[in-house]
Formats: sequence, structure tokens, C-alpha cells
Amino acid sequence: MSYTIGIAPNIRKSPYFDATVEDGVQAFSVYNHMYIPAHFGDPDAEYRRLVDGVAMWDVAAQRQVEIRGPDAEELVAYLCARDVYRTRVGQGRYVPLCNHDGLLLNDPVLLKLSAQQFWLSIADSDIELWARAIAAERDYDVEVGEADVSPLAIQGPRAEAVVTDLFGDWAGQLGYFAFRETELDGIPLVLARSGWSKQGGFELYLRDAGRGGELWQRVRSAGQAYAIGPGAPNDAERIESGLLSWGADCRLQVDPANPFELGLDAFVDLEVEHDFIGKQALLRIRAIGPARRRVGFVIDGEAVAGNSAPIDIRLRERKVGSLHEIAYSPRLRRNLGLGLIDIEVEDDERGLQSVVDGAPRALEIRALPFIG
Ligand code: THG
Repeated sequence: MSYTIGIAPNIRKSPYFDATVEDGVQAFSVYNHMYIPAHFGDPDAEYRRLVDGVAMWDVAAQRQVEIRGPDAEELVAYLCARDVYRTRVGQGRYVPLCNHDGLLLNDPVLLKLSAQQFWLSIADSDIELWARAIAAERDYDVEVGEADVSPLAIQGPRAEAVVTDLFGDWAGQLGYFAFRETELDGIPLVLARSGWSKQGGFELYLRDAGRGGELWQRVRSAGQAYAIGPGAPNDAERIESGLLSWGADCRLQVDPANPFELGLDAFVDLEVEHDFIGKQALLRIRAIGPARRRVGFVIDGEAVAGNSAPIDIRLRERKVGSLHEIAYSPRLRRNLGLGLIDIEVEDDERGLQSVVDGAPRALEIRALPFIG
């Protein structure tokens, strides 16, 4: 059986779309109502480039919800479960966004561009609508909208060499999640040390959608000396590293979860004086303790193909959790999974089972990250 996803105007193309097609993209996924490359046909090479060399990814689907105006910081603080008042201009921060029940709505990277200008670099849910509605209901003096900004990620141990060649030594000296507004041959962008892998890397936030092809080629040529190649956010590496994928690991409409279940405790600040959405619910959840916890699993048997929906985890016929994403790890040579398990289940439980690729398989719990 074979099928394709159609190209239609209700799903947007990235400014790098044509460049990725020229570079041989083989599959797209949909994220924030946009096409995002899924792979270029050679999973082993794409994984190796990421962990041993350098890869470039079209991650324009990480949209920027821009909040600007006199009350911008107050709105951002009210939306985020993390204390954002301590954020400096030029410093990105990972910020959980919850609803009033304390359930995770999104886990963006927040960029503070000035005292009155912020970007939420969002995962796959409609935060622009949420932010607009909250701003209007609370009468904040702000403008909320989607900025013309399209990130391109350069990830892997040789990413630093590539950006140093492109921008100069200062680029290699950027701290973790720090960013700076700059340009490349007149192409306006923000350069940040960030990205959805634990291999090190940078993100170029292109600020002119008309110049995507040009930027892609510029990075491609600078990276040639380091054997750069195209890729996409990598499931195997992110599972090994334990990174969260909102949408895959939890999703309001599929398996809603709160930040404590997801292990995001370090990014939730309940001691702040100001109010924020979900604060009361999160205080209650913290007092009772979460019902589930996010863990890693090793999965028995032959290399798994991957999954497109959560898979039940059973203990003696009873559902005790779900596997949200699975992948074969080339470095550990094991099948790995990420999921949520009921809090009563012990780390050394030996009776866990899931049906994967049509057959029951034994699962064992592991602490995250698998590779740290
Ligand atoms: N970069 C940018 N925007 C993004 C992502 C990104 N938007 C969507 C999605 N990714 C947001 N989600 C994450 C999830 C995890 C991390 C970053 C963005 C991440 N986490 C570190 C970890 O879990 O080890 C910890 C971060 C920290 O210590 O502050 O990096 O990738 N622009």
C-alpha cells in the first residue's frame, strides 16, 4: 500500500520548500499547519550526520508568535508557567504553557528581543489564537501576531565550525540558548545557539520569507567543507536524548498531560508572586503528586518501524501507560521508546507489554536520557 499527502493551499509551504525539494526531500509531515521535511530517503546517513558531523533542517514550521507593546512582558508572564521576568534580552528560555487545568498546551522557546518584543517559538498547537484571546479578554496593550520568521537549524558536533565560518568567531562564543540579531549577505536573521537535538547546534531565524532559497544555499555551501547534508528533526536521536515532542509525547486532544508528569518540574515556577494560567491547578497537582511519570523504555525484538499513534502499555492485561514514540537506536542497538507510565509501576517491573508492529513485545523501564 502506498499513499501521499496532497499539496493544497490550506497547508503552507516553508520558505525553504523548493530548496528542500531540490535537495531530494522524500517525505513531509505537517506541523503548525505547514509542510515540514520528514526525511531525505537515507535514515542512516541523516542520523550519522547529526551525531558525527553536521546537518541542516528546515524547521520553519516552528512558527514565531510575536507579542509586542507596553504590556508584552505581562502577557508573556501570564501565559507561561515559568518565571519570565528574570529573562534577559538576547537569552532564549524553554517555557511550558499550560491551560487553566494545568495541562500542557505547548512548550515553546521564548526569545526576548527587547523589553517590549517577545517571540514564542512554538511547537505544534495554535498558540497565536490562545495569546490573542487572552490578551483581548484581559485588555492588555499588546499586538499579537505571527512574525515573518522561519528557522533553519544547523545541528551536530560540526555546527559550530559552520556558523563560525558564516558569521565569525562571536557566533561560536554564543552561550546556550543565547541569540543575536544579525545578517548574512544582507539577509536579516537572528542567530541562536539552540535546536531540537542534544548534539549541539544553532538556529538561523530568517526574517524575510522571500530569501529562504538564498539562505539555504548559503548554508549549504559554507557547510560543504564539513560534509553538511539535509535532514530533519530526528526521532531516534531525540528519543535517545529524551527531548520532549509536544504533539507526539502528549497532545491535548489525544493524551493530555501536565508538566510534572512530563518531568518539566525544573521549568515550572510556582513560587512567583504574579498569577499565570494554570497556577492554581499546578499547585493542586503538585500537592497530590502526579498520576503518571515520563520514562524511557527498551523494547524487545527486531528493529521497530516506528509508530503513528500512542500504543497501550499493559501489565497483566491492565493498561498502565502509553508508548508515545518508538525508534531503533543505532548507537545503543536497541529499540527505544518514550512514554508515560502510571506512578504505581516500579522501575524494575518485568511484566510490561505492548503490541508493536503486530506482535506483543516485552518492555523495560529506563531513566531518561538514554544517552546524556
Ligand atoms: N527550537 C525552536 N523552536 C522550537 C523548538 C526548537 N519550537 C518547537 C519545539 N522545538 C519546542 N520544544 C522544545 C523542546 C525541548 C527543547 C527545546 C524546544 C530543549 N530542551 C532541553 C532538554 O530537554 O534537555 C532543555 C532546555 C533547557 O535546559 O532550557 O532544548 O528546538 N526555535
